[in-house]
Amino acid sequence: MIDLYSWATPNGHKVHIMLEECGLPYRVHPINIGAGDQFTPEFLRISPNNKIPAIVDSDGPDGQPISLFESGAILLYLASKTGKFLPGTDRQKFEVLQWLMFQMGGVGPMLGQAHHFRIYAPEKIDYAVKRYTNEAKRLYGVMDKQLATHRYIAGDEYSIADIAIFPWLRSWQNQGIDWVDYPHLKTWFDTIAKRPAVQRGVQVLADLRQPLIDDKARENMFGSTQYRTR
Ligand SMILES: N[C@@H](CCC(=O)N[C@@H](CS)C(=O)NCC(=O)O)C(=O)O
Repeated sequence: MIDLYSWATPNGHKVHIMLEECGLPYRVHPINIGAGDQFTPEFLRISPNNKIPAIVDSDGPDGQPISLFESGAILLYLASKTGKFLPGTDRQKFEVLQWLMFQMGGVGPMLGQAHHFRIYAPEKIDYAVKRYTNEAKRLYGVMDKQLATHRYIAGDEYSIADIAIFPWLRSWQNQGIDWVDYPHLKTWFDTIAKRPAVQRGVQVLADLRQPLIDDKARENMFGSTQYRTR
């Protein structure tokens, strides 16, 4: 059985979708990151970087339990466990890995900063808003160009790279994006959004999520609580 520690955010959604796509049984443990659940000693033992998502699989590679944090590592683990959504041949596998890394190193961090400076920052810093909105547009452009000639982001097959990217693009409005500029990416987005497992995945914990607007949530996410030594 897989224990999932998560919250209804883009990084959480990647793993929710993958678990649903693979049809793996799992038990959900909500980690309310606005309320500060990510700082409990129990959660930090599983996820030392105080971030969701994390999993504990009682049936790890050697039959022993394994605990994992970082959504990209979890997607790779689940792909390896099930043999799904990561091609077997080296050429295709590395195509997928390069787009997975593009998501983990670019799309996630940059769009996360776009959300931060466009929505959550207590002061509007024009330079930062422009910088991350432009970066969001640039990344959407890269994906649109790739999808002009490929069905999925890494080629002909749906893969963990698509699963990693999709949840971040659901918040396109918060990133200053107009879909008109990215027609190929929009077609891909609509195709992925229709998948039944994706629809189930984005519903996981959705009823518990609240906007990060109160002072306690802001303090937990962006204030001194983040920087306390633990
Ligand atoms: N690189 C990490 C990023 C995870 C991440 O940023 N998680 C956010 C929610 S989307 C979180 O848990 N934030 C809580 C915090 O920073 O205290 C991954 O992909 O798993």
